[in-house]
Amino acid sequence: MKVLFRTAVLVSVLSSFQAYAEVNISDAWVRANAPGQKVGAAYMALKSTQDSALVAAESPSAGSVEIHSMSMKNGVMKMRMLENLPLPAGKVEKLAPGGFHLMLFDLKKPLKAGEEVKFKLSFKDKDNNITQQEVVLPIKETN
Ligand SMILES: [Cu+2]
Repeated sequence: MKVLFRTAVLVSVLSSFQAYAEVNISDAWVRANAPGQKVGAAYMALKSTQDSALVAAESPSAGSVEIHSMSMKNGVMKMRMLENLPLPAGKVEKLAPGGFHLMLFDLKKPLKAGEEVKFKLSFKDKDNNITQQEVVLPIKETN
């Protein structure tokens, strides 16, 4: 009886998740940084099955992670923190050097090429359902 009950619970959890937006993460990497640098950046391509948004990111390798945009203004590079990054259904949103990125602050250790960084990303769909994905990103000099 106990086993049957557990199976039933698992099935209901899985089926309730199927209604949520599914976000595909690809081309994900973290830029290697210079020794002593306390910040870093991560890049990736995100594609959601439904209208959704990246609302938060965290990593055990960093004190905090923010969603940033980057733009050039009068020859000066400007970064801005975003509350969220909208992911329209079916559209690939690219986080890439010179544009959107995840900014890592208060790094616990240097970002060395060949090593990896774990992230937990939180997505919110239009019904306010939050889903989380854990990803492991390779550290590279460039993509
Ligand atoms: Cu930034």
